[in-house]
Amino acid sequence: MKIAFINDSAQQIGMQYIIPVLEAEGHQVKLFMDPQLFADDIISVKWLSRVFDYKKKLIAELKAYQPDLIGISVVTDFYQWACTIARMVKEELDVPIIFGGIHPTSVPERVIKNDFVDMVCVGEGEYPMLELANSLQKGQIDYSIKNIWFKKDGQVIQNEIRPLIEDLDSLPLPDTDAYYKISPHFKRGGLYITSASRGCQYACSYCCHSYLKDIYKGKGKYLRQRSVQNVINELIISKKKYKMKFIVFLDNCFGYNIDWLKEFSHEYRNKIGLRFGCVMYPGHITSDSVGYLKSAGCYAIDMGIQSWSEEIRKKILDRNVDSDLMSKALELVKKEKIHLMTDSIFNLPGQTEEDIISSAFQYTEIKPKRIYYYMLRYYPNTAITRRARQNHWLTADRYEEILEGINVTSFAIGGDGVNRDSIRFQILFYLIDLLPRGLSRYIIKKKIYRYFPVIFGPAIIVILRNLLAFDLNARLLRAGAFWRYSYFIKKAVQ
Ligand code: B12
Ligand code: SF4
Repeated sequence: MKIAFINDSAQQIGMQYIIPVLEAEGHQVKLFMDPQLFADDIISVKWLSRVFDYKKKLIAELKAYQPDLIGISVVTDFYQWACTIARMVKEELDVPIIFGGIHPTSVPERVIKNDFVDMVCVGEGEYPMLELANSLQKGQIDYSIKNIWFKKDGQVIQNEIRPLIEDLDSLPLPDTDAYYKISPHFKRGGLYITSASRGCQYACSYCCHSYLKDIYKGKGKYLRQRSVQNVINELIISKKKYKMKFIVFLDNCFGYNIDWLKEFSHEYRNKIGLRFGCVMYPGHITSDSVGYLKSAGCYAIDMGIQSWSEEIRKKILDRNVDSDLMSKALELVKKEKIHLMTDSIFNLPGQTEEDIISSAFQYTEIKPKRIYYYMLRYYPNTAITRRARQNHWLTADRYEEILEGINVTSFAIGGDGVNRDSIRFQILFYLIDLLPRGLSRYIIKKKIYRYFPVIFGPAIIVILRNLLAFDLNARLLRAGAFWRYSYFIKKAVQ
């Protein structure tokens, strides 16, 4: 069976798992990508995106491949993009299309209504996709495949969710080749991404786990970890194959299990030895865990702070972590001279200028290497989105748009309720990690940020910030953009 997956411009860990499962059973799989030039997270220029639109080329590539089944992995930001592509495919090819990923998982009842969507995968996709391909190959669709919603005789068949994959080591190792073959930007500067776990212990209100945990209730252990050996095997093989320089672990909370981390530290240092970065939850940072990370060669830790207001954190964000603990965690990371990056969310319900300024003071004292400042994004079916609707923080129209992925403002720069003040705060936070402490304190105390010019939109600020910064993250981001644009602009004009 010939299967085609259509991808947006981001590397998707889920796809890297689905592809080898299908290939192991003899299916032929090919990944197709839309580079989304001038229509990505930061750069969105309508007329240029039309000039460099790749979709027609993509459809031509698909026609040449002649797939028997097409899958599209969909995040809410790119749901409308996925709909456009699927509509175009249906005009040219008579092939069944299945949508999977977090957006269809969050609102399957809406996604399945589209006439260009034949099936929707809810939740983990490896075995549902395999069973679907096997059944199509036999010439008879099995309409009872768990996790998949089908259409039959004008009715929607909503199959139940199967148990979660308990043993992640039982899966084939993730396939990076599929991505590296189609665009040089995935290899940017020797970056390699992977993940050692699935799920999360927590359920913060703005995060997908606040919803996924509900649909997976009674379906097995939610938070699962690969064995150290399995992760190290993947990295040994990949290190031989690619010119890897830096690894990023994109687990929701890397190293939450201290025994695992201890073993990982030893094995990674001896067998891999490359610099790496990871995402950590403040509650998992102890002198032991930071020590193991440091001795493994950890270069950067990205930590979610979100808000320094305990009340907002606990009541709005459902993050039950104390401010003292967060401060200690940040200090521990800095003490080990690990590159500290923090994530904060603004434009939160109930957030006042006072809260934001108290965050600014905290960051001025802690001075992380980079402070990432995001505006709150409401994603379908997360706890905060449901609450926002109930409490009328969102209008009915805006809520509807959110569920349909319409008028999505860029992740890095936009969000609901962005105004001139929030842009000024954004500039302030970007300055804190650049300026000396004394100057930041002065700007905050004298409220000079209130006079920051807002002549530049937030997109320009983010672009400038990333152009001027020299930390590894900014360099990787620049390399990724450079390779994606230069490679595909050349292809477009050929
Ligand atoms: C790692 C990660 C990234 C990485 C890698 C991207 C990726 N999708 O793998 C990077 C840094 C690139 C990234 C970027 C972004 N991310 Co991100 N990311 C994550 C994170 C933390 C883990 C994803 C992961 O690896 N999961 C493990 C794999 C195995 O699960 P999975 O991806 O869900 O895939 C399984 C199923 O969904 C299904 N499936 C997936 N696709 C398909 C397709 C078909 C056809 C089928 C049948 C099944 C299927 O099968 C897969 C295997 O079981 C999630 C949170 C989370 N835990 O899910 C956020 C998350 C996916 N990201 C999010 C966001 C907002 C983004 C960005 C828009 C942010 C930005 N602009 O920078 C971009 C979008 C990029 C993109 N197009 O995916 C949101 C999406 C919310 C939403 N409703 O859309 C999430 C859910 C976090 C959150 N806020 O809750 N992200
Ligand atoms: S700790 Fe991180 S991954 Fe886990 S629920 Fe909260 S935001 Fe999501």
